Amino acid sequence: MSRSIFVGDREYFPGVKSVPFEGRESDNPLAFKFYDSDKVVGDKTMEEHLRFAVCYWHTFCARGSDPFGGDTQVFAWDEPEQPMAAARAKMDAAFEFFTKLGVPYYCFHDRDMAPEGASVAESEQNLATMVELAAERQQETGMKLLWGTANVFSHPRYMNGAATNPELNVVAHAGAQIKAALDATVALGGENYVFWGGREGYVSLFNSNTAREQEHLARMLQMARDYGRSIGFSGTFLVEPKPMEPTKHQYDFDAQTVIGFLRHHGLAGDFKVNVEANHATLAGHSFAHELRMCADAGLLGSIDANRGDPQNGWDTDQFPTDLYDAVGAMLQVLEAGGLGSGGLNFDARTRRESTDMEDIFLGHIGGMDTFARGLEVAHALIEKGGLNRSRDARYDSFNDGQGAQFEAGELKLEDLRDLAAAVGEISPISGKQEQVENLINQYI
Ligand code: XUL
Ligand code: CO
Repeated sequence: MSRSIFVGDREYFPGVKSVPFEGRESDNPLAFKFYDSDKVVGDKTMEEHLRFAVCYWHTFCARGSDPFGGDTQVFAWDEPEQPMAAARAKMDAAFEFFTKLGVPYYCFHDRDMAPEGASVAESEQNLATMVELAAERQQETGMKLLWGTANVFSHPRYMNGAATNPELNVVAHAGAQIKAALDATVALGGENYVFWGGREGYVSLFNSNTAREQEHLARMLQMARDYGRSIGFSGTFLVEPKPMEPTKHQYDFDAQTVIGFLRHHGLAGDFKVNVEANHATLAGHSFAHELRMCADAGLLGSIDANRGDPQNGWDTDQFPTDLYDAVGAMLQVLEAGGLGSGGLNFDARTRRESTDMEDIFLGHIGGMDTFARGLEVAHALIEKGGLNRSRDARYDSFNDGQGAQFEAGELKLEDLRDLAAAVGEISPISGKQEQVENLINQYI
């Protein structure tokens, strides 16, 4: 892919010209050790398998603040005083970063890209103006949009929820934002559209009609689907589960909850799941578990790649560097047949204490290398290690005879009784978990 050095009038990352692949012997921190975009793994290149995306919000909007202290990170693109001028500068910086890093995709919320105006119409106009510039930048650089979304959780009007707000007028504002964000996503050729229900949950059962709120959430998703399809959106709608934070309980708690919700409301044909690693661990699951549940349901849509910290209970959104986790994730992705129109979006931010501009590159380089290695190890485990063959062999007794009849629903409970009586006591077959775990480490 041809990539321009930087776009716009000003270079925001002069210290980095591009990020080359140099291999694991390299001591250059600003080079890839494992991610070699054109390297073929199985039937696809690394770039095609991994479909990396940079997120606009953490990377260009978050400035290191936490609940106990203000911004620590100073960005030159925030210098213009006028909000729209600052939005243009931020977009130049963003496209410069994307192209220098060498990712094919990016993701954004409406409010990351364009400031909120004094009215619905002004907000729509601001976004439309920035979308025009983004379309030009995509044209110049070859960048593509993995997904767009609406931020219907930050503004104080959404403190009681967006689609699940008890007041119709707030629900209407959420609808207006989702409509404009869908327009923007379609205008930029977005391959997916995401719903993360940040405040779509409750803080107190005493003041919430949870049944009504969940119906309202389904209604909003149906309206968005119908509008999206009516304006030519042919991509995938995605719901991103998270169990809590900022609400005490979020209705999209985890993958299995979302899968049940989508099926119950007739949405599963248009919607899939966007699994975030840190949201999985917040729900008490592993990243791989969430991916597996989606793959089993045929609803694995896309991934927000990051990690939490085992010592913290919250959403730390760190860059993913845990190879064991990445292998576990890529095993699920490969077995599901790939990510389809989804990708690996780094919903991750550098630490509050990481204040050099190059740190943003270093975080992404680490994440990309981790998943590139994870891909290679997972591929080898399946192809050479026979990992899935040994798992599948455990179920051989269902492949024919009465096992196949059981799976087909052709046996009755009485038939199971007669089979048990005929075979007598059985000697259990070892699950061989230790052998499988040793195999994983052998390939890592
Ligand atoms: C928040 C989160 C969001 C979504 C998009 O935890 O993950 O950034 O990915 O709204
Ligand atoms: Co996310």
